[in-house]
Amino acid sequence: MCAGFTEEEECTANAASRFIHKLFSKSERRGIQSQSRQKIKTFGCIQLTPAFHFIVALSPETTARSYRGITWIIWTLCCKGPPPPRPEYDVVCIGLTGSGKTSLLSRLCSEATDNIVPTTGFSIKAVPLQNAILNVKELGGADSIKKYWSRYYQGSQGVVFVLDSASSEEDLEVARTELHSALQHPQLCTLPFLILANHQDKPAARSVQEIKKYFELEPLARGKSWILDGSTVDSMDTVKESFGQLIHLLEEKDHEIGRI
Ligand SMILES: Nc1nc2c(ncn2[C@@H]2O[C@H](COP(=O)(O)OP(=O)(O)OP(=O)(O)O)[C@@H](O)[C@H]2O)c(=O)[nH]1
Ligand SMILES: [Mg+2]
Repeated sequence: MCAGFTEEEECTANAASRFIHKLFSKSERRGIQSQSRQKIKTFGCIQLTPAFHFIVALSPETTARSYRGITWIIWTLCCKGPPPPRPEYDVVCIGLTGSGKTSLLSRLCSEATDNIVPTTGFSIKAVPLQNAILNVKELGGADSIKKYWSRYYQGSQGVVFVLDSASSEEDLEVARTELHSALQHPQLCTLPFLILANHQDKPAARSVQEIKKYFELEPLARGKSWILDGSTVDSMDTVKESFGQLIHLLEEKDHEIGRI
C-alpha cells in the first residue's frame, strides 16, 4: 500500500492507474509491463504529467493528498463515473479436512471464525483483496467429499491448496498425494497455485523448507507458476501477502492469454 493511503484511496488510486495504463500505446505498455507493479502505478502518473515527478518526491502525506487530488481530477474530466471495479478471478481452494481452508477464507472476509464447522460439499466466498476480488470455491476435505473434487475444477483460474504442517506423517502423505494429483490434473495443471503450509503456529509444524522437500515441489511443479508460503490463521497480514502474490500470478496469466 502506498505510504499515507487509506484502503479506499489506495483502491481509487489503483483504479486510476489502471485507467492511465490503458491510455498508453501498446509498445509503451509492453515496456512498462516489465517493471514491477509498484513502478507501473508510479510510471502511469509520471507519463500523464511531468509535474507528478515532483509530487512523488514530496513527503508521504503530501504525496497521498496530491495523488488523491490528481485521481479525482482524472476521473472527473475523463470518466465522469465511479472507478471501474477490481478484476475478479475464480479460484478453487482444496486441502484435507482440518487444514484450515474455511478459517483462512473467513478471516480474509472479516467473518467470525468461532463456529466454523467442516465444510460439507462446497462453499463460495468473494474474498476482497487490495488489487482484485477472488471468488473462492472451497471444496470440503473430508474423505467422502474429496473424491468429487475434480468435478468442481472447471472454470477455475487459480488454485489454493491448504495443508496442515503439523499433521501426522500419514495425513501429510495423503496431502502430498492430493496436491500431486491436483498439480497434474488437466483442468488445473496450467493454473497458478498458492500452497499454504498452514498451522505454522503449532510447535509440531514442519517448516516451509521441510514441506517443500517432503512434497517434492521443485521437480513436480517445475515450469508451473506456484507459491509456497507458511501461514497461520492468527497472522492474516502474511496470508494477505500470499494471496497478493497469487493475484500477481493470475494477472500475468491474464496478460499471457491476451497476447496469444
Ligand atoms: N492452531 C491453528 N489452528 C487452526 C489454523 N487454521 C485452522 N485452524 C483450526 O483448525 C480447525 C479446522 O479448520 P477449518 O477451517 O474448518 O478447516 P477446513 O480445511 O475448512 O476443513 P474442511 O471444511 O473439513 O475441509 C478449526 O478448529 C480451526 O480453528 C491455524 O493456522 N492454526
Ligand atoms: Mg471448510
